[in-house]
Amino acid sequence: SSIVPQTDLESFQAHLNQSTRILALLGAGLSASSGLPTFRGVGGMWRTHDATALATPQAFEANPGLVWQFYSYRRHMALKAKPNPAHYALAELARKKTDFITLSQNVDGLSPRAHHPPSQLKLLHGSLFDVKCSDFFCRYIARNIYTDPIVPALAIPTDESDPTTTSALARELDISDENVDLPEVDYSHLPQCPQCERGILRPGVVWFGEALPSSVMNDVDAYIEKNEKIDLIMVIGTSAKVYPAAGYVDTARSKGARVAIINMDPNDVPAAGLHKGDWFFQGDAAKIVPELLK
Ligand code: BJW
Repeated sequence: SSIVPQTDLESFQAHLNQSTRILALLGAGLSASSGLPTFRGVGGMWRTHDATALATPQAFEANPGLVWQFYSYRRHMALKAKPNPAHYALAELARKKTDFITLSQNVDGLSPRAHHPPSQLKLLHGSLFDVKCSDFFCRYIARNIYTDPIVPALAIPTDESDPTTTSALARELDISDENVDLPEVDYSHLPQCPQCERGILRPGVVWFGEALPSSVMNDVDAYIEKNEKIDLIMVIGTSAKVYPAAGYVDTARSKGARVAIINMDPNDVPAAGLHKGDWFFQGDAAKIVPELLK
């Protein structure tokens, strides 16, 4: 049986069938049921730190070891997680509709791992699996680095005193919990830039106050300019509060797009609110998206 109201499902699918120029804006809620925490609300704390406060150049400047431990933990968790049915359903839609592009704010690598066609996947906020030099004058960047841990000093500490298990995985400590001791990481043990041999590397993600990758922005701009009309934008698992990403909802709307929101929280609608002809599907994206795209 259906988990979304039948009339909404039918009207959405009728519109989707007629649509060719489609956008999806993805947020952390898409990966929630894969076990990865979101930023705002429950799970948005890492130890005593607000996750969005660690995602800043200032935090990295002040304490690169701590920020790297946060990202090292997230890389590790993302590698352990699996894409869920929504990631696969979106990848499948991209193969059927070649004028569909996905604008993902997620850095977890789950859409690529669900084989989302790369040319139709725009990673607005970078990737946990890219690294770049933190030195302003060095342009070094490396992509698809899946080494975990990225350097030995960033390995997730394990509980060596636990006699109940011999598996290293099971002995891993949950360092997102503030009650678990976190060893300090010496600056000299952080990943070093192999190019300039001066700076340390940093995660290849977009922090607050930083520009989104220009190649990604250019692709998205080109798509928007090319299409006089956009048929549909699906806004999936995002609080839609971070710009410029959230602005694509209005951009699409200004080109005639109908808006379909898929979110657990009925209050998380984009700034402009719900318009006539929009859909709001409340619940877990991992369940709803596959049903909508069936
Ligand atoms: C479920 C669910 C389930 C749960 N199923 N749903 C205009 C106005 C005001 C401010 C600005 C503006 N323009 C720019 C700014 C400043 C700033 C900004 O937007 N601030 C706002 C917060 C006010 N923007 C920037 O700084 C951006 N840069 C920029 O503008 O640069 C300008 C510039 C130009 C030229 C030169 C220099 C500068 C950059 C923004 C970068 C954001 N980075 C982060 C971190 C990425 C790395 C990392 O992952 O650590 O991106 S912050 C964080 O927020 C992350 C996310 O991608 C992003 C969005 O969060 P998301 O995905 O929506 O997650 P949540 O937690 O907010 O929401 C989850 C949702 O899922 C909720 O709605 C739940 O209900 C739902 N949910 N479970 C379905 N199972």
